[in-house]
Amino acid sequence: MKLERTLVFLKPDAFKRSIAGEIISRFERRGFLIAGMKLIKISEEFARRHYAAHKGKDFYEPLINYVIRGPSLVIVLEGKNAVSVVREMMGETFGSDSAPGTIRGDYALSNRYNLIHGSDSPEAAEQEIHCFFKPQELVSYGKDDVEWIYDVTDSDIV
Ligand code: IDP
Ligand code: MG
Repeated sequence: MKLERTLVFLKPDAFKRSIAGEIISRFERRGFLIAGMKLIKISEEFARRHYAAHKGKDFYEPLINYVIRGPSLVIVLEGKNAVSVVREMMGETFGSDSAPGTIRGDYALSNRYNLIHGSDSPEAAEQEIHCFFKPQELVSYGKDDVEWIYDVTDSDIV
């Protein structure tokens, strides 16, 4: 079984506001499988590398301070079109621009404190998963685990 994987981390505001569980529930209810999960404090070194594309922008330093301010919950989600579906479930970058029904649209207003990171391409997902998890730390699932989420009676997962 080969479903797409993506990496999300719930940023410190999700944890400090005690809505981490609610956010995880949304992904579970959608049908995503959790292939890996760990609570960590993101290091400054990792944060600077992860957000290197924003280096030099006025929000770069405050962004680094934000993501290292408290614990983050790092999760590997597995499912059909995981990268794009999760990005859609997250909403827009700015909470106040995000549609109701999305995570940011239901729980965030800030441009910065927007609760969640999600990989923005399958290539980024692979690289980010590798940063946080060793292969043996990820759980593999079979067709039995998703037989009421997808139609697996054929050779394809539909
Ligand atoms: P994304 O998280 O929606 O992919 P990115 O453009 O990758 O958004 O930006 C990374 C993070 O930097 C955002 O999630 C947000 O926390 C912060 N950020 C982005 N743009 C701004 C801004 O204009 N002001 C303040 N913070 C920002
Ligand atoms: Mg991004």
